[in-house]
Amino acid sequence: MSAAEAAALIAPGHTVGMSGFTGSGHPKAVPQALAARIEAAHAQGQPFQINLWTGASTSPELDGLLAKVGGLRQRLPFQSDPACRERINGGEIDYVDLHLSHVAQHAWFGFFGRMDVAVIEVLGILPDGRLIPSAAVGNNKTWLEIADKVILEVNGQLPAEMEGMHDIYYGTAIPPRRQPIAMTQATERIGEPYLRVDPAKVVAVVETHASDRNTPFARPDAVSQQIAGHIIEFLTHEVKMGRLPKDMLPLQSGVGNVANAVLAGLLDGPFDDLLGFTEVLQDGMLELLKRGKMRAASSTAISLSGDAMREFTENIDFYRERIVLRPQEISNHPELVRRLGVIAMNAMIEADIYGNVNSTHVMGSAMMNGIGGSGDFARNGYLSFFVTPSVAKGGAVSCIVPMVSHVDHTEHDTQIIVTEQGLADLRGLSPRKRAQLIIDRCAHPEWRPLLQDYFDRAQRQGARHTPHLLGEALSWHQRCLETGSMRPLETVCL
Ligand code: 0RQ
Repeated sequence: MSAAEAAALIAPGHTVGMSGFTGSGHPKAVPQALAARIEAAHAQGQPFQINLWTGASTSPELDGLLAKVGGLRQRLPFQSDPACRERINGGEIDYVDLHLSHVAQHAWFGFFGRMDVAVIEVLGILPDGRLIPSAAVGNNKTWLEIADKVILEVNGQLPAEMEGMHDIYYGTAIPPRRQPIAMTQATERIGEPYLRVDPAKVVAVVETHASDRNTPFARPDAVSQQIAGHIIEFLTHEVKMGRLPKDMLPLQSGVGNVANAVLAGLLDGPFDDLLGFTEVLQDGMLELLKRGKMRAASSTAISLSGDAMREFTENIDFYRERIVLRPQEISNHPELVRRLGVIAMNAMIEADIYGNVNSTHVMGSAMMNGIGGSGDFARNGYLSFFVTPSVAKGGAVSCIVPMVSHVDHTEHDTQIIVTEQGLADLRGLSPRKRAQLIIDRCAHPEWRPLLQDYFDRAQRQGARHTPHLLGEALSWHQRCLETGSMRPLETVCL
């Protein structure tokens, strides 16, 4: 049926599970038709909002449009859209920011309530009713299972040869019936290539031919390259010390410029035969596969620029052999991340001198994107890096602060903090040792004396285990909110 007819099956107040993970695999037509329907209802004074659950972020045509027309009441578990963000921070959308590995199981446990409709993009439908997944698996398996009704969008734009790339694991159960997940290699197949759905639940099938978000890939800038250089030097040292095998351990890489720069750095690095065990496969990892530096990769989504998507499509036979796409409850599973010994690399907004990390909130209150999968990998990885430029907002903000204004990853979960200034290896260090190392290695030279002064005075006031001046700990953020800069007022006046 048409997208408009399918969207008419979604009612005000419905909880809708859509496919989509970091700009790929989301439905393209039904959300837009739904937004038009919501707008028309609002024009007639009729309230119309839905609760929207996905795998992760989607696109301007999904999150952006539904937010703009005021169609979202609740949103989970991750987004990165400016319009959606604005309404979350305006208090209009109830945003539930979750570890991505938690989403499917919490839905199964019934923690979030019932799901009325699932809208899932697929590559195709087999004669027996099984579904060929598209470029992102995300939470699709779970949404298809728990939703009362299912709308399928069959996207003819993706290469048909992707059939067979996916590995859908149907072995998860609810405690106390859970069994170990029998995977010991990053790209081992433990499931089947197709998604299952009860045909009786399928109320609509819509055809589309639209592409994924295909965000352009920015060439790594100087700061990203410096950060990448520190990480590669550190990994080389770890191999030399016998703490890492020569072909390393499976790599997880977050999204964005720095993550891609690290992967680009690995292209010329001394490591071969690499493996990926990640949640989103971007241009950097595709290039490693293409150049033979990486043997194979496991992910839940392929999220590529237009150029990289062309490369992927033209050489699909090569990539189909080397990429496995899984549900996000598997790609991000703590049991697997820990067993495989994943090396996790994620970006952050700020870290404090003790190594607590804020990945989500600007100045303590304003949501940026969400925690995503960073916590799944950081807490359970063999090694965990958190990276950021040392300053933000043209230098007015230090990304190393006395105390983070929001905590996503506690000092117990963080191991290695990296900025363009340097790398602080916090493993095995007590808080005061961590603080000195982070100040010396990671802080920007402009902010280093101010952090040292804070730390020295905190220690003089009766050291204790983790010295802080509580009345001052968040004063940098407060000053920034008042003046637009963390700089002390006398510095600003000068
Ligand atoms: O703001 O766009 O207004 O200029 O934050 O910062 O430096 O461009 O960095 O795009 O790599 O994003 C942590 C947000 C970093 C991201 C975060 C401002 C800065 C800019 C973005 P502007 P950059 P990135 C895998 C793993 C959590 C989820 C995750 C993220 C904007 O990496 O969402 O890791 N991570 N998922 O100016 C005030 C500071 C700031 C600051 C940066 N200290 N104070 N503003 N900014 N530092 C993927 C998934 O899970 C799906």
